[in-house]
Amino acid sequence: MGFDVWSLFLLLALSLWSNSHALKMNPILSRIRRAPQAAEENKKCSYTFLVPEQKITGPICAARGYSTDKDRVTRLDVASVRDLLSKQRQEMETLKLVVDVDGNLVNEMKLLRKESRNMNSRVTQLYMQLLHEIIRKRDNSLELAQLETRILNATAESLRLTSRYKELEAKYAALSAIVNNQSVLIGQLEEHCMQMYSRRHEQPPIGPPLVQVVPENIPVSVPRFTNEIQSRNARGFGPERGSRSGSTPTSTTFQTPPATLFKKSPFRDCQEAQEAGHSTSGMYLIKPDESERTVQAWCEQDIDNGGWTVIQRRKDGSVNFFRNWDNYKTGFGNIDGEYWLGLEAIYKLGRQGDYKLMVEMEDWMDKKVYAQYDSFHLEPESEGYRLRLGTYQGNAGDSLSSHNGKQFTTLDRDKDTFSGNCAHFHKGGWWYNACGQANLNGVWYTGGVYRSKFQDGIFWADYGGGFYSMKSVRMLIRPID
Ligand SMILES: [Ca+2]
Repeated sequence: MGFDVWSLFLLLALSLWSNSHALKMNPILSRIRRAPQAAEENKKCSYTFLVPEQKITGPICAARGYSTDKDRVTRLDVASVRDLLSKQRQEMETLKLVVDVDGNLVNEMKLLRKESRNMNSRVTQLYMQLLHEIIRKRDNSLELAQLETRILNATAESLRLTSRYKELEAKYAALSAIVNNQSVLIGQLEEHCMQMYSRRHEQPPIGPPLVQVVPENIPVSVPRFTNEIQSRNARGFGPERGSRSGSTPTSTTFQTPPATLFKKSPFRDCQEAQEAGHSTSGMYLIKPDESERTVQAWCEQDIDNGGWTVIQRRKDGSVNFFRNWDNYKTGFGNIDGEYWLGLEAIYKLGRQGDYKLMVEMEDWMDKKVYAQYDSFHLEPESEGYRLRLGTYQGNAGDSLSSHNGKQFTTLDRDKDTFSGNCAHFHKGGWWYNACGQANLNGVWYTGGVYRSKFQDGIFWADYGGGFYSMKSVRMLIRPID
């Protein structure tokens, strides 16, 4: 449209110029042409007509009467020129208006383009925002899916636990029912026992008086009432394992080590073995002078100049000491562990000469104490292997002198001065009085202080009292120097 307007404008301008030029040129041509004519006419009338070389703006002076109608500028011509000029002016005005309108349109177009660019960038920005939102929502949906999965898993786990809990509840209910039934049964049995007991009209056995506790000698760091019978934990000893209520053995149960472990030829005691050059502690074969049989014994050659024959040893509860007379007479146990040499052998040893006795003890704080008696021997079996002791010396306290002159008592042979059998209460065999200050053949407890109705531990009353069981004990004899 702009091109058309401009071309139209150009054409109009050209035509205007050509007309005006023609107008400018016409007077000159007419003057040149009119010059010969004027020479002719000067004969009649002479005047000069000057045509200004400028745009005709005012009235044009026309010669009257002398020019031909053909050459004269008529009023009509002027009017037509004026009319033409007027039209051209109007067209110019129109064109000016058109140009103004076009300019406004161009500005408007520029504004619109600018606005369009702004809109484009805004749209791009919004598009990016939308994209970002979409991505974010997709991520959120992924997270939601994961969360849903986890919730589902947790729900399944909780359901599983609930069912497990219900199963356990059912089991608990069943066990409770069993316990209730057993409680009823126990009640019935107790009632039955009471009836049986009342029928017999018997009094329950009365235990011996408890040995007085000597608190100042109890190792204080040992926790009270934590003891258990060690023999329950001891392994590999089979029937030799000790127990509070172990069955009564019926035969001698010496465990015989291989013969090669013993030193050659039986000796009358360990001192003789030492004098024969056997200066190492270990297992030896002993045959006292009057004895008909050879016995196994442990010889202690390392303490107090050696030559000590071990007649009793406790160290780990591996051997049951709650035994009958025959067992205590012939001996039992393991020579390299816990054992009892045998009353007959001890008696025969004492027959050979003057012997002394040493009792070695170790508490649960690993403190070692001893009690020594400057003479020791037993009377024969016909006298119940009565104990004969000399004078005490040592740091453990004298808990054996009260047993001096007493016969030996076992669970099946009551030779003590108590109304009942002390062996039943003290769970061992000993030269019980009524019943005793020492019980080295009692039950081996761990931890020292033990809990029991009767004092049946390995106690030495003057060291620890009746409720402190020693960790290890040895009774050794050797000839007096
Ligand atoms: Ca008695």
